[in-house]
Amino acid sequence: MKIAIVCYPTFGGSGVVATELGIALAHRGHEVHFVTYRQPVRLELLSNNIHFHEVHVQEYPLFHYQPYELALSSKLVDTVKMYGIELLHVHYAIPHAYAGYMAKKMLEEEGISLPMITTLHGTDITLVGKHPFYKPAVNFSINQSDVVTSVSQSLKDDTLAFFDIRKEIHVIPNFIDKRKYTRTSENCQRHLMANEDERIITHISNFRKVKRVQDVVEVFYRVQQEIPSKLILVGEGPEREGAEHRIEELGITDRVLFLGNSNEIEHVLCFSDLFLLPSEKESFGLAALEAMITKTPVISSNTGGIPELNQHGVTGFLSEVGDVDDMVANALVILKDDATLQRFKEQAYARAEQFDIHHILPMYEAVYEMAYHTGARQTPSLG
Ligand code: GMT
Repeated sequence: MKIAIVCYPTFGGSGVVATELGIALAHRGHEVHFVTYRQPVRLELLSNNIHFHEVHVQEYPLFHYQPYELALSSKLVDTVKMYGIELLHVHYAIPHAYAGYMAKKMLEEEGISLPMITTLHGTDITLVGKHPFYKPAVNFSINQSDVVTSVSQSLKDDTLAFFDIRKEIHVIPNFIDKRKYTRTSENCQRHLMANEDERIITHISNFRKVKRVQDVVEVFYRVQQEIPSKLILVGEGPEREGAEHRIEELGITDRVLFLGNSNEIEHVLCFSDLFLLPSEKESFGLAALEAMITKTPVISSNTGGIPELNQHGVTGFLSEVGDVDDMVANALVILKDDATLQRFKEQAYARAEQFDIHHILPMYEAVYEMAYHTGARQTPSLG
């Protein structure tokens, strides 16, 4: 199939999922065209069946806001016509589903049918999308999609609660490609980060308020009082500065390493002993899944789609949002001795394997078929 994928090209989870999906589809023989404003960060290699089309927005003094949706829908129309695209998959509803719908309508005028799949990722529903400024347009474009998918049952429930949706929403969880995680504890150069007797605790996010980075710092501060540890923080965002101040205030700057945005996620996770994800809201928690496939157990909040991934007492622990005391106690349980840590590591890995791409890709292919040949309305099931 010739598939156009629209996504955010940045470090966010939705862009990562879209990019990894596109790469996997190309390996399966599909022709994939990414249409976005910059080459997606994880899209390193273009090939004869992976193409990238850049959306340009012309600066014009009259425009206070540059009309990205207009440029995107025009680019989609051109790309579909030029390459004979058969299907459009947009990731993150705002504004991609809206621009996709416009492209679909323009093409319809020319007798070209373009089935559209919209994948809901999280904040497009739970934070931004339900804001009254956007809600009618988001509601409309979800309903106009031929097939709608969400990355967790929790996000599906939220979408049905916040919007007036007349479409079936198919849950297709996020995934990892375990073949890409090849490092082992022997070859990941752990000694560069910590001493033998220290545990390594990691947090990866876009440092937005919803991630509760302050809880990461508080949990770490109290854990390292009991067990010698280092904290590695990966990512950039508005909450980073506050976290830096707090770390200085607590006098633990020598125990914390900020790595900024990184394409070396696998390397960082390879030497990690524990992953912290205390988010306020999280539709799935792809970063936790990436941690788990590198045998890193997860201490997380019990919110959104996280409990669909992180199993309490098995792959890590779940605590109520903001319950730092409970997170510290749970972290200490996992880190207290090597045998317990090893058990959690193996259990985290076993759970993550259930989300390997070879289980999930067929689910996307099934909904593509569904959109292409409208009719069947069954949700494909995992495994
Ligand atoms: O919040 C982020 O980490 C970025 C955001 C995005 O849209 O890129 O992530 C959302 O989509 C990811 C991929 O489906 C999910 O794994 C994240 O849980 C979700 N973030 C939130 O719901 C806050």
